[in-house]
Amino acid sequence: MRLDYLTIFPDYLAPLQLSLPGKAVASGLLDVHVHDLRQWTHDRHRTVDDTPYGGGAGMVLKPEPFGEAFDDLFAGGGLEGATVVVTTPSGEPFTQELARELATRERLVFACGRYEGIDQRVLDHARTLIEVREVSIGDYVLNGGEVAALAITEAVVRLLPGFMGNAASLVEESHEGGLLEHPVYTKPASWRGHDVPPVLLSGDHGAIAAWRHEQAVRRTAERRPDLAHPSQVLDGVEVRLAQPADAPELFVLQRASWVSEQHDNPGLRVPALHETYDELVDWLARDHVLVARAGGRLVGAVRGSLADDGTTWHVGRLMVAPDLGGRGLGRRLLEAAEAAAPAGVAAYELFTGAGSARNQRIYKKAGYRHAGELEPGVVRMVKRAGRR
Ligand code: JFH
Repeated sequence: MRLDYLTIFPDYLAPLQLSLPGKAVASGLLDVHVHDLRQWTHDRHRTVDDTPYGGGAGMVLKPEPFGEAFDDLFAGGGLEGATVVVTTPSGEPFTQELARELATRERLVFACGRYEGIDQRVLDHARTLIEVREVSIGDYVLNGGEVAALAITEAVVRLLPGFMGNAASLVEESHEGGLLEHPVYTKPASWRGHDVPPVLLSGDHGAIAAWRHEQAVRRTAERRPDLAHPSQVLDGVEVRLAQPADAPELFVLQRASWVSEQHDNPGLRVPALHETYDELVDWLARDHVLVARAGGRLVGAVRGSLADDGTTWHVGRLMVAPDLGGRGLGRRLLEAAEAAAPAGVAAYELFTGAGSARNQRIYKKAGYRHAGELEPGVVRMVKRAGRR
């Protein structure tokens, strides 16, 4: 890959000759050219800037030096596989995805601005000849485009085939999608009173993977709420009595939660999926309904009601947000629903689809036993009360 840099501060790009890209240069993988923009000026003062049309503070890089620079750089042709990268605070966000895209190009030409930026016509003109990307490395303001160009260069170059035998980039693809990295530790196991989390010394690979995943989710929810909702971290779950104002969210959660039940029981009429909003509001007022919230979001619910015999506590509508399944939330809600049974209750009962193997396993673990079918395809499960 050939890399060109147009800058009025070529010294700023000196790291390119030494650091990681430096090694790639030495190996012939990269062909790096840093150009002083002033070589394309013709006046005594080698002027590169002028005052902005329309007024305002600061100076703007004038178009002519860039224009002549492009003329020279592209004189030999080869515009096809080339991209001009203009670093600017108003560019599209630089991401790993864009890094991967740029890594496929044969040539990148970085136009580094200073002052208030580059005359827009430089980019408009370049676009008539070649691909131009205006790119921002983040929502903060640097003094010029050089540091941004270095950051982009480093992210792109490490993806090139043959760079430091880059197995690292392949490993990266298999990482937890959309989550930040878990923390990492090395020896010694105890350092200045801080211990490596014991699970990492356990040799239990399943437990280690689970711990790392949990840490990644926790970090992401805390630091990047745009990537993971705070509800993904379940240690702040509140279970409390439902309020009338919970009804709209509960209705949506119910529709989302029973889709898998329908899938596991094809042909069965799943009542929770056919219930109207008004019916839900009715039982919300009448029955003992508990809702679970995490990070402000409704993530689960359960409904308890006394059966006609007066001694059986019916547990129904046990639901957990589909993205939070398998994390013990259903078990917690089930226990809370049982605990809410009035005195004198002799047994708990619940109904579930005959095809819902996972649910039945959970209920069995919680002490429920099969007690026949309510109707074809719907099993009844019961548990003796008063063992708590
Ligand atoms: C650059 C600079 C523009 C104008 C409100 C916010 C910005 C200072 C060239 C990239 C990222 C840069 C970056 C890239 C190139 C240049 C300084 C430009 C303004 C108005 C002020 C000149 C900055 N991601 N951050 N910074 N500057 N203001």
